Amino acid sequence: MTKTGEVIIGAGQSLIHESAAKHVTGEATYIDDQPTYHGQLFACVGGSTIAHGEITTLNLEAVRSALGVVDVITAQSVPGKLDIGPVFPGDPLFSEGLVEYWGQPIFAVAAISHELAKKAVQLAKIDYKPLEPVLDLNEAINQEFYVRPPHRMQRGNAEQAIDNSVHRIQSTLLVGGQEHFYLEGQASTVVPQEDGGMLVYTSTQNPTETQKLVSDVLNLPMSKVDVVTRRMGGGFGGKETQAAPWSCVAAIFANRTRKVVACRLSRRDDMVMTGKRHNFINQYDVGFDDDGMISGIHYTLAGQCGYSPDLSDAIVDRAMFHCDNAYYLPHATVDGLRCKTHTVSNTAFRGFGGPQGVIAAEAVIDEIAFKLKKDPLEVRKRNLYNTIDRNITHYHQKIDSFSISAIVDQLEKESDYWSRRKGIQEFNAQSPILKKGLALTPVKFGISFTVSHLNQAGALIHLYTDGSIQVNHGGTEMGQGLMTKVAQIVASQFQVSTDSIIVTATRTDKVPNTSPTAASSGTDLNGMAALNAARVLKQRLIDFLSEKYNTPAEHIRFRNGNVKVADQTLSFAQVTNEAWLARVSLSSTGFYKTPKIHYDRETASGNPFYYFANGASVSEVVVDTLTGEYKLLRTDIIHDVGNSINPALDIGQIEGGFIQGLGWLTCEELKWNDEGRLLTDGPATYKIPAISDTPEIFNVSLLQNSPNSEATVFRSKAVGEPPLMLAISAWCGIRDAIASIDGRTTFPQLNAPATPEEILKTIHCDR
Ligand code: MTE
Ligand code: QUE
Ligand code: MOS
Repeated sequence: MTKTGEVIIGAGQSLIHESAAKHVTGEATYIDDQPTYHGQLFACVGGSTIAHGEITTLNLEAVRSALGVVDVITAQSVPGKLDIGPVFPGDPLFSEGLVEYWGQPIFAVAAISHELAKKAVQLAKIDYKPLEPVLDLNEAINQEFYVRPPHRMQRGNAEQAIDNSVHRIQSTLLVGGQEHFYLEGQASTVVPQEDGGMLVYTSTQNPTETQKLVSDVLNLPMSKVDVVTRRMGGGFGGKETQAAPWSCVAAIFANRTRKVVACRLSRRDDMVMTGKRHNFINQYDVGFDDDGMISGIHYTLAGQCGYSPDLSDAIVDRAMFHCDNAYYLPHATVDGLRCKTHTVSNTAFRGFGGPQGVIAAEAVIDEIAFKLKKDPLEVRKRNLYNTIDRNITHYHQKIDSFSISAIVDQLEKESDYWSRRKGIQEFNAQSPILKKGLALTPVKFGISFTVSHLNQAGALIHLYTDGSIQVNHGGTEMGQGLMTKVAQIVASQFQVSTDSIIVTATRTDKVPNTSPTAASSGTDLNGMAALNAARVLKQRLIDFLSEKYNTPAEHIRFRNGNVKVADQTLSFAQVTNEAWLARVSLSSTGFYKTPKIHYDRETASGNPFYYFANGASVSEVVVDTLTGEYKLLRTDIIHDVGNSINPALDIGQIEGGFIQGLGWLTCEELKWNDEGRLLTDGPATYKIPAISDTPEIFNVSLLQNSPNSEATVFRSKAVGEPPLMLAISAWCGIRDAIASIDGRTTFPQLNAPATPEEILKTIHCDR
């Protein structure tokens, strides 16, 4: 409310997610919920049954003659480009003879039903000449087997600083990968159009790239391919590049048969044939003083990329950008390795390599504190960045604004850190089997695509003569609430209710050449593009009203769904109708590009990030040292979202991100057999967190009065990915509990994920 009692509509309100009711009633349509067309076909993809080798015979006779089969395709059936690598080549849609991972697509079948297509795929007879596979990350590191060349970031002289330090630690941390486990799997339906065109409905975070790749494989201009995405049932990075192949498969069949073709992966195929979060081996060599202050550090961060580059160059870069987390590294050398293995190509996953870097930083701090017999919180606070003299990152970006110190101080107080620490020590002293642990960890996450050209967005707004508003933009909805936030942003411009605004499905024919909805920047980019379009239209309305009613522009006010022009009040519908009668254009595009960012990868220096999103969490755990089981007793989080556009959605993102991070670091474990076949290929063998894994006490709050120091939309901050890393406090808490077993004499070499098995291994090694 303003001083005059008028309601201000828009940003800052906890509006319900635009589809919330439809999500829970089942009315929200996902790709596979669309009505089927007459004569529609269903595709299923057949994959390799070895990890590495040459195909010697490919006999698809029985597949072709199977019941219900209409068409079968292989690499030879692709009319245009076979390679659909998103950034670098290396991803053939189908194997041309060389097979590089277990499950790699070799052929596809289109049949009259999904079940018959699946059955037919089983009938393929394929012989291989096997080649030696590299399946293990360590082996790839030792053989220097890479998908892309190594890259280094450097500031100062780390080797010298480490040599001159009082203390030194050299250690290795293994960090596991993660399956996306979106509830809706990969799915595309392609509808052939006139003149050879294709209309692609697909669950993708990246409609423009799907458009580009479908046009490439079919040899069509991009202008003849339209891609439509209303929503995803979760994406989490797994639908950034790896949604496209299934659209390409369906499009090739649609092109050959001129029928509508759907390609929806079964859960098992989805888990086997699509990439995951990169697992990492992080080595560090760190020098520090008696207070635990880091003087120099050398990291080698090795990510397992799988058989092809996909987005791995940028992902390992992001790990390298985040191995400082919130800590100043006076002298640092960071080497990043993009290791090749004969496994599925790993891809974007919430945090995009950042989490694998952040956890390395927290492992370093824990180990320093252990060695000096200090509380890790003390060492953490000592090493934090400040904005005065400890304010330059190892990629030479200056940190101008840093809310972490305030967040950590507030959290330390509000969570009663020190009295709970004392209580835990007392508990552990009298509890031989159950041991408690506590940890407070910060998160600093750089916001922007580190590849500069992706930091742009477009929007398109139509005002109709009844006052209703249609908005379209380049971002996609995957559950995060982007459409709701954009509607709020547009509503705030015109001061109309969000009920009169509809944000329509993302379409490449409405807003072209879009970036993937990724890097948490969906609202920053598309919200600003929509705001810019709305500003243009609002100015047109003001100019028109000013002239028509002979009123200075300053006397025109948009309020409560009305427009006050001097002492008259017109409804918004009246205004748009009058403007139309006067032949004022009521449609506008809007565009936005992030200012200030520039990064030179050659010299590994610049400002890759527009700003940082910050937060911190404290977790208390209890570990059963006989079974390795654990429980999260309490987690407190304070997270900085700047001026929140929608606090309810932001808190939802923080809670969801934390739990997804908790899954990554505790219960989710990927296992392959010695032949490179994924064993954890379904929910029976791959355990994602359940509601019962939520901490018993879970206090989540937003940092108050902290507008973004940069001019983002409403001074908000991105929220999608950063909270995932808040779960690192739970992992550190488990380590803390294990350390207390022998009164902190053996450092727990705990890796991630800290499954009960891993915890027991850690407890029993060297004791
Ligand atoms: N939240 C939900 N519910 N579902 C998702 O798939 N993806 C995450 C995050 N939050 C995701 C989510 C990832 S990986 C990113 S990059 C951001 O949302 C993308 O959306 P935004 O940029 O609009 O925040
Ligand atoms: C964070 C991200 C992405 C990123 C960089 C980030 C991302 C992404 C790309 C990318 C890089 C090069 C390309 C391209 C995409 O970079 O999601 O098409 O040519 O796709 O810091 O999330
Ligand atoms: Mo998110 S991993 O940037 O899609």
